[in-house]
Amino acid sequence: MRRSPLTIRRISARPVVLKLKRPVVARIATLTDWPIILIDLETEEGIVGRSYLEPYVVKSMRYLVPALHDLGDMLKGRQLAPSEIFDAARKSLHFVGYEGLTMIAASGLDMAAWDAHAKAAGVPLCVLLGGSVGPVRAYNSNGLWLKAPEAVAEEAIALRDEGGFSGLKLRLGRARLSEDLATLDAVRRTVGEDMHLMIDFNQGLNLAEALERCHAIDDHGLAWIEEPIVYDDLDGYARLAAELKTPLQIGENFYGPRQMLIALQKKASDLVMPDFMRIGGVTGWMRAAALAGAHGIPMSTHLYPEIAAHVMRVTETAHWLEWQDWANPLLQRSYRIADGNLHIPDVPGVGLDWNEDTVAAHLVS
Ligand code: SMN
Ligand code: MG
Repeated sequence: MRRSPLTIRRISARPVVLKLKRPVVARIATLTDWPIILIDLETEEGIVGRSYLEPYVVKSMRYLVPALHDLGDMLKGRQLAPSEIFDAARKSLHFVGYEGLTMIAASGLDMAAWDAHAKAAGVPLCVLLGGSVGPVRAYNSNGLWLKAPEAVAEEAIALRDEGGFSGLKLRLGRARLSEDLATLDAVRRTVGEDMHLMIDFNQGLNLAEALERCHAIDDHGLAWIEEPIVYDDLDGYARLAAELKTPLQIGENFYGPRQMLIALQKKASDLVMPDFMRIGGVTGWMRAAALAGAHGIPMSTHLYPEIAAHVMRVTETAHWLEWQDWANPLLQRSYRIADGNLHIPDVPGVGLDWNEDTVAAHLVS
């Protein structure tokens, strides 16, 4: 059998900070700046694998960038076999722990490795994974943070019209329940009954508050209720999932497929939505997708819409892709959104190329 023709030469990781068009205003934090690490995985054969990481906290890039460069030094000269590279990267930091920055760095490397691998094969990543190029149903998650009800309702229309979306994500968790209810009503009146509304509390409630607030919105015909309580309280989630009619959604804080398996075993959620920098890039996603498929649990994506679109084409229980365009200014070509679907470009790899002018203008040291 023919072996992968690629050999790793070098990893370049560049930290960039963009201003958010619509700042994140959640119960647990406000973010006006959005950190992005651009990863270029260079090979001896001239093919470059590209990916990016969005680690939320600007200063975390000061630890992640050296970690990525270190992994590049360690892997120099190795054959670029994504699954093996991912496991080697994690194992090299095993004594530090498999979670946190270890997993984030390994995931960024993994996504770039899969991009290079698909480019070497001359096919889009979804094709390399056994699927085909086609549309992926998406909801718009670009805004609807904790602002006044009328402002949120107005923004909902703008977000719907950014791509003919049939689903929108609305954040709740204001100081008073009545304010959350007023916002939900204002948005529902504006967008109509047919719009799928996803609710995200961003871990802002304690269990008692969550029981009260989730019951109060349980008859609103919502697509899901996401992360009402702190992400690692799986017993609390199991209680909420048992009590609520609305599907409960968690997953953006699963570090690796095993944490998802534990959540499924505990019946902590009806739906899952792993994040690519935490689940383990493409390799971790495929391992997790097998678990979700075997459990019959619908699986949605978190951030990273470009890589998400490819893997959703081969995910047995694919549910919704989260559309966020926050990395778009850094891309030469952003993915096309039409009729509420994300359309994968028919090019080898993932289809990420950097707009070097924007990169240069936002590079940080
Ligand atoms: C989220 C995304 C990006 C920044 C903060 C919070 C959110 C989501 O949890 O699910 O989109
Ligand atoms: Mg969320």
